[in-house]
Amino acid sequence: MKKLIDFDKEGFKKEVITNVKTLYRRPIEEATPQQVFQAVSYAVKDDIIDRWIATHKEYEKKNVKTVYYLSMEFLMGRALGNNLINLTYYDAVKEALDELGFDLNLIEDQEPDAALGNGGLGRLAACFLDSLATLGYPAYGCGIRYRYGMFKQAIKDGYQIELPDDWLKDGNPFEIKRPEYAVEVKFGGYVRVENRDGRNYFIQDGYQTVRAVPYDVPVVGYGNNVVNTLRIWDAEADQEFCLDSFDKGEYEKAVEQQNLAKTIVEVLYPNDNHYAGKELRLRQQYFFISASVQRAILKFKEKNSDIHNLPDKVTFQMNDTHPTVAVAELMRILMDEEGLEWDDAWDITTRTCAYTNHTIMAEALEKWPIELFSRLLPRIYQIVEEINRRFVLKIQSMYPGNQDKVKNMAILYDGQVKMAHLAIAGSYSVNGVAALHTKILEERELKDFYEMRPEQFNNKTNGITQRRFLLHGNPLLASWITDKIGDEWIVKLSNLKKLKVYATDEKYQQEFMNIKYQNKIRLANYIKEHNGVDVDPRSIFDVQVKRLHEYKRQLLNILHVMYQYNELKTNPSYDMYPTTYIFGAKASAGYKRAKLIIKLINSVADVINNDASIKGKIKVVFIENYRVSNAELIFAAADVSEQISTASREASGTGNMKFMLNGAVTLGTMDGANVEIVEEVGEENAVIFGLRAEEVMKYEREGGYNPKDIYNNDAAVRTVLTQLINGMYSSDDPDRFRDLYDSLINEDVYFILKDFASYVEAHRKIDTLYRDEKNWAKMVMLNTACAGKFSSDRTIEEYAKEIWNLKKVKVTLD
Ligand code: OAK
Repeated sequence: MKKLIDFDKEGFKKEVITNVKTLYRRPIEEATPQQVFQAVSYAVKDDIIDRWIATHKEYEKKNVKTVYYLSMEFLMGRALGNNLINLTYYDAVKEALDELGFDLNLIEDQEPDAALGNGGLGRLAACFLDSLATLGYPAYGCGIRYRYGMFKQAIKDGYQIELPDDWLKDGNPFEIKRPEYAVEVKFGGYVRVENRDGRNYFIQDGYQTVRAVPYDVPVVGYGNNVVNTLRIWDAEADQEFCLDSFDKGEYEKAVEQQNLAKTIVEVLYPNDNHYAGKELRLRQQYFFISASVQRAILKFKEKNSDIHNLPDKVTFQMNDTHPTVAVAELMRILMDEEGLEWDDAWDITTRTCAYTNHTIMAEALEKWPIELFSRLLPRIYQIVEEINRRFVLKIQSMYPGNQDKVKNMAILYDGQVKMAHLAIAGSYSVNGVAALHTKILEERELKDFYEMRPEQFNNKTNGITQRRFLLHGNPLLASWITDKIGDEWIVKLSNLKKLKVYATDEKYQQEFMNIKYQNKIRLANYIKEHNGVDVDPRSIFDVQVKRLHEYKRQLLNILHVMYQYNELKTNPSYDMYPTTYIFGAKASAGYKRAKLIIKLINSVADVINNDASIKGKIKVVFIENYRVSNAELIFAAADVSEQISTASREASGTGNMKFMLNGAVTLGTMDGANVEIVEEVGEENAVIFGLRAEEVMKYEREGGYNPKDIYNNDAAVRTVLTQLINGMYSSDDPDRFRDLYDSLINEDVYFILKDFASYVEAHRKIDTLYRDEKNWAKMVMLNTACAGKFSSDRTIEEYAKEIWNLKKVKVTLD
């Protein structure tokens, strides 16, 4: 890796030693690995700080336009390794620590993942921050400093157990508390009108207040001295007010406010693609949005005198509908605090806000009961009412007499506030996250909105950062690539196409496959250590890691494993290449069926892994506590990438891209970004199966299909389904999996049985392809070579040019 930033090794070592001494009153020889991690991190932070200051000086000097990426989730993972990578002296620090007698890998393992997110949406936000800094675009990530992040998953008797993620217990060496930027956020109370100089002012009274205190986390760009900021908000009780209330004897109110502050940021809701409608969640949303928008306006006003220029200097990008109260909060500030009239404020707001949709799953749509919304946010609700009134008038003038349009598009309807409608009405841009997804939004999900304002809609296919998911996660492959084509791919992933010429050369094929083999050994060791299961690195590593959700169809995967096992046991001529099926998935704590699927996977693993008669042909492994840090090991080691969602349901997927980049073959449906992966790599270098999105949607329009037909006509399917209820995998409780059986037989909403035969066929194809070593090597190498499009750098360039209108900034150090 090229060293773009100077590194003073001896100075660094001294600093680490000093840090251990001053932080822990210990000589370095006696320091624990956690203490060394802290000491190293503080030394690295020292280097980051100068660049952080220089970056913001430059931004201020140029009075640049800034994007505020508003997101309830930032799934950052670990910071130390990534910061070292982007400072371009990872290897040098590794050496320095070696000399001090420590292994950087082990030191990195001391750091808890910053798991302030659930899955795809949160990890995308983290990749975007990395790309924004690397490309030199002025940006803030704005979110919540959850006291507890995504729960830790343990598996007990095959069941998922959730444990609290106390990620801050040893302190977070990279964050900086910024009490000087604290702001007040108001909840509840009522609104009164005061007329001053002939103008009505709306004043919220009798409210509860929370102090929002920001913590800043540096986001280091790759080798360019740029350091952007992830600003996460903590909540504190307003001390002054509380003391005052105690004095006045308003003891209860003071205690209430203390509790409110504490609970607001307590925990991340662990729902992926699912809306739970909890009051506390709406509080969280308004809390971080009000704080972020207030701060952004204050910052804008430091350099700009006319608030009308806000859209030239600021974009609020809303990561799904969760931050949508930003539309109304900005209106509130512009009218109630800046004194603008409605039309002026609306014009500014709708040129400042933009919205990204991340799902079409109906159960993910946020619809707040008006009763709750108006009670918690009385002034905001008034504003939403007025936005809705005007929006409905607009609909009626465009479609006179068409009540259906009003019903489908209104923001307030049926006693609910529809956040997606508010987001669209208040934004100048609405984007989907893969070509197919955007098409479905335009043609079906948001059809009415698209017809009303087609120019508002656009696609931005997701991406991932190669710095974390190749350079850091797969050092062997990274250095092999650099050896072949130089290291510019680190900031220009399209360069990978230069690898194509190596894909047909036997010598390079061997090198590439040897690296894959090393990575498989690394994962096998991890599995041995964490699961106690021996897996053979020469077997096919067939991997499905992602959140557990019915639409992602982990159930289809495990049913196929059961089928294969049956074949092995009953069909003497059945021949299969030894395969290790690797799963990793967290289920939302309240999602019963998802948790039952985890139990099923573990039960199948128990039976199959302990059946000596199949001679280890199949192994099933469920990796506990799947998260960003172990994901890096997993992607690097995969041969086959399972991307098997029901077509039309997965908006994009980003795991699919990480596997591809690391040289795995996609076994998938034509869904989300899989479609574009196949477009890039060629159909012959992926294995595609199942219904197409069009077909799924046609069935759905026509009321579904009849899974019993398949049950009746396909003996293999019948056998597998029967094994769900005959105790084969649940001898202590044969009815344990009946819910899964019933769901498949009666409705099969996700077309699992419908796609089953085609999936079996796809696996046969993988088996055949894998045996042809040369062709397989060529396929996986082409997957890596064609992954260039899926860098989040490409995605961010598109956002910056087509939505945000940002300019790049160069930062130099004095
Ligand atoms: C989570 C909560 C609510 C709504 C959507 C999500 C979410 O994570 N969606 C996922 O976003 C990813 C990033 O765009 C996509 O790649 C996934 O397909 C999508 O499920």
